[in-house]
Amino acid sequence: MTKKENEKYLVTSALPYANGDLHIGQIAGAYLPADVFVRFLRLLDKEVIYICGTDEHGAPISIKAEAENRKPRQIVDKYHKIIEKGFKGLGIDFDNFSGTATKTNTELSQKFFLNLYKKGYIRKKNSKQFYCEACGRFLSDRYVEGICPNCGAAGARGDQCDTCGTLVETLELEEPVCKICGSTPIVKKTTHWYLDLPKFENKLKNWLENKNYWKENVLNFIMGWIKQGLKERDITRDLDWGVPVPLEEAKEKVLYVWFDAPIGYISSTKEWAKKIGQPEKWKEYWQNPHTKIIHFLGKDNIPFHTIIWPSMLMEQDKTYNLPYDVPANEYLNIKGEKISTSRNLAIWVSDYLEYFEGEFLRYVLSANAPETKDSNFTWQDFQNKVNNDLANVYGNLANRVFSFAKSNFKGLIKQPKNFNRKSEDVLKQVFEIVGKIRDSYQDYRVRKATKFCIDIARLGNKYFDETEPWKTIKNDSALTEKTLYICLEILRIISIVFYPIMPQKNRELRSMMSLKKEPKWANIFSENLEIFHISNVKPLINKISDERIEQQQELLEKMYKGDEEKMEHKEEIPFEQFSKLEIRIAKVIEAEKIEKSNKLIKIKADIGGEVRQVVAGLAKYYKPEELVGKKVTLLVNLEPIKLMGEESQGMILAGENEEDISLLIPDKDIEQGAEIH
Ligand code: B3M
Ligand code: ZN
Repeated sequence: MTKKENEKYLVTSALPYANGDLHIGQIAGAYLPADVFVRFLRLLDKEVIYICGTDEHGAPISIKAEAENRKPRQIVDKYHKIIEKGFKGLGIDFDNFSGTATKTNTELSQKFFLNLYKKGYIRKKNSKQFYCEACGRFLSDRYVEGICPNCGAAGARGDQCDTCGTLVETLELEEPVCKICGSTPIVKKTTHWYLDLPKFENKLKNWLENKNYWKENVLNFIMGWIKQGLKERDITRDLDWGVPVPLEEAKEKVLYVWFDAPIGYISSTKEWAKKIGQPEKWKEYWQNPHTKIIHFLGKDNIPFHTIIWPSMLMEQDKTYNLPYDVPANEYLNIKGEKISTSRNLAIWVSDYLEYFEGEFLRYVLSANAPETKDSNFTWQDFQNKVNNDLANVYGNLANRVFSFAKSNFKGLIKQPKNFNRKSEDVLKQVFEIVGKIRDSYQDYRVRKATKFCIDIARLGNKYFDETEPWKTIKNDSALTEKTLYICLEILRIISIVFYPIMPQKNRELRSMMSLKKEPKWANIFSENLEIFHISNVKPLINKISDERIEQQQELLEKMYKGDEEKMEHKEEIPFEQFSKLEIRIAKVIEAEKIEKSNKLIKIKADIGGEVRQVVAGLAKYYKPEELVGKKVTLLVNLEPIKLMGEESQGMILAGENEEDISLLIPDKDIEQGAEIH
């Protein structure tokens, strides 16, 4: 096969809204599969860039800003950082991570709008919309919820139903309620601009015609959609946060967030090109037809990427590449239930990273990827997979081979002159699996690829058991060295094929084998090492104890029941109620870490004759012994709550930013018990 001229890949993951932390469902659906695919392409030496950023406009951000009583910009900045940190912790490695509220994206979105407008694909319509009289505003998208007219599920939003994935006509929502105040909205006239999707119907059908290589779940979805007949779609909103509509008569309105969001992929690519000092290079990805654009996302984003986005791209002043593939995934459930951020049934990435290594989650979500149907996450399964597959099979193979090589051959294993039948057999089996792994990655079947990688390690263990090097070493050192060489070959191959899923661990594995080169697929067959040098051996995988898993199960239960909010005393107190707070100077007399928690310290504090027990989330910022003797400020008239089984009778006041927490401490020495006004 000849390599196609300049074949390039642009891989994207759906832009997460900058309105909260990421949860593991998003990782499983849109980010990990893309990161694995990109790493796989790099193993094959393909030219690829991986582009993402936060989605920073629209109702999701405005609603959060209202809830946190901040400006949308502050919300965006705050969560952009949190999200980016989460990706880092999981080894999800973008070439550029931008955001949609940049100047570049605003301008490009306005340009996209005007091009479509001039060509007659956008038109103004008087329409009706839900209006909340109590709040005095139009309720677009996410500001209204109700029962989905398509599937009957509750909790469908004004633009989309997460349960069945259809784009909802807002006015068709049954039993609508205003999300801000809960009242029933009325229907009122307004004016909006609509993207004339019916005009694209034939072009879309033509374009989709040769997409038979797309995933079945995606194709089914689109076909269902097109069968229903495309409808015009409003692409402007009455909000004050977003890209201004570039028309004199629509000055007060902004673009619908789903209009400027996918354009963010282009803007982020432009930003990348600038950063690497080749500002025109983005065009090679968006305009050169040799580039394949692949959008990874969760199934709720399918219609936007396969209908609306291609339509927007088709009628610009320049030719843009349309998506080459849209490998969408189904949902990851938790304990058999749909992840729900509003009900707090979610596992948040930053929380996860406080307790476990990012790579473990990569493995478990890969082994359990929701590729063709919804899959399920439980902590029990997480522990099983880490302990059984990773520790007992993969880690174990490395450990036993390395320690045997160290203790019997000083860590130096030479290539044998010839292989015997048994070793040829095992290598043949390994190469067969390698082929299957490659096909699996190519078809976005990470789940299968993961299983095959462990299968190779299993073969390695079986070979080690059957060849019994601990026996042969007694009288046949050459034969034993042969055995070990084969085992090391197997580990070397694993370190390449397993690399996309667990880059960090496989790098460690390679470094213990002194493999200096970047892992490349072609090297699987050609490296032909004369000698393996084993050094700096450390256990690759540490098992996860039952206690640590029980702790997570407990935390999840608590969060789900809403205890988490109580735990952090997050309710906001209006200013006029401040005088009702009883805050006193308290002297810390005892402090100890709560063993089961990374965050919590149990404190006994004297508030002037009375001793209060308080559980505070300070463990990451203060050592218990540092606290003893300090005079702190304590909010004392809170209803006691239980945290990790310990009663907390108050709240210590502290200032906090993203990195640190500082206790509020009196400036002069003042008696404990003194009240603060
Ligand atoms: N922010 C929806 C989501 O986070 C949306 C994706 C945009 S991709 C251009 O599910
Ligand atoms: Zn309202």
